[in-house]
Amino acid sequence: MAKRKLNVALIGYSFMGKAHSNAYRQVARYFDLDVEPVMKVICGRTESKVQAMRDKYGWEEYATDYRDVINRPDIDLVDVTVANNQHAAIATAAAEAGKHVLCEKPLAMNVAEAKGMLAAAEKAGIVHAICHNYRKAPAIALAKQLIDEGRIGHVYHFRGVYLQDWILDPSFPIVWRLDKSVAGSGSHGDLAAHLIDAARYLVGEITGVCGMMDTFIKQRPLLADFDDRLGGKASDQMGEVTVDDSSIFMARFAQGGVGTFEASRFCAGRKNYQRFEINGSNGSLAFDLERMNELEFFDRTDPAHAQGFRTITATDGCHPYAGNYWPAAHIIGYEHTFINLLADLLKAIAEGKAATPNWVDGVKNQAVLEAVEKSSAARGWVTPEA
Ligand code: SOE
Repeated sequence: MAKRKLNVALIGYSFMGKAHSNAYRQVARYFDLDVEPVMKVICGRTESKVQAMRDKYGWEEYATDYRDVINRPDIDLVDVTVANNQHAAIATAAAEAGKHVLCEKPLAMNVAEAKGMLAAAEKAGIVHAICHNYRKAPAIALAKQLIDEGRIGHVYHFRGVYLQDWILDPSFPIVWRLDKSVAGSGSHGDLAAHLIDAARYLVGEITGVCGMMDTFIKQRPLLADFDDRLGGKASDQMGEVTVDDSSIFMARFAQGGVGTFEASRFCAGRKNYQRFEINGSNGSLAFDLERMNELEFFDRTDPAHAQGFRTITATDGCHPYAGNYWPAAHIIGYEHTFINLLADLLKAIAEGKAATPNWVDGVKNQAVLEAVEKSSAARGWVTPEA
């Protein structure tokens, strides 16, 4: 039987545009889905670039104005991968036009904006999703399964770090991720947002935070030309860095238990080091994104003489998502997290169900981000207001 086609419009063509394009191209090759995504139109403001990306990524058409795209009757799903300050306007307009919407993280610039997006999506009755792709790494989804099965018991600690080093060089220019008016925050919204999502997914809601944010290099060259690998060419003029370089906070969870979070792009040698450990009454789990196929598991109920951390290679058919790919231990990579997320989203759309994670998660995540910023300014504990 012919599958129902789902026409997709992608807004944005840089780093995330590339990751999402690859996922649309690949998803039906690995997952058996009831709907088939059609890469209809890619949209970006610079015609020469978006045209080149249409050809490179394999979209049917290109456009330079998102308004033309989201109002097209043939478009079913709008995917927003542009910079953070444009999420709310584009995603809200797409929802109001009755399109299902996938939006990159963080959902918005602040809680008020995020709530407005969610209200529009709920009013329109569309399927909304946020791209917290790491939830879809088999090892992290397996951690969730083990926690739900009670294998580590009651959780006492979540300890997460997300460390990178790509802005250590003071001559690195002010790309949009270093501009508060475009990004909303620095390492905080860029990296801590992922840790917050992991903590909410695996442990539960965060009820209080106490944070400390700092900017180490306050002036940098302005940007002359952006590339699609986070960086760009520096100009000879200097400008102010308006975002945090480091964000650290403590947290309390609704279910009891405490968390510590650290995000920075100033950690020499750490390239994409998202690592977290969860300690419970019966055991511990640990994940390291740079070894993303593996999950460390310590089980206190093992006989004492056989206890020790074991490494589960989460690539077997019995592990989440893994059965859609290769035989056991034939590992997958970063791009597969986007494919897995898309498979789940397409399934939700086909079944008319809510996607996970969605904009409710986006609002709650944003509330934690905002509470940490307030806490850092006030130097005290703050309750996230979602
Ligand atoms: C850059 O810091 C970046 O690409 C983030 O923007 C992503 O959200 C993260 O997944 C990897 O690092």
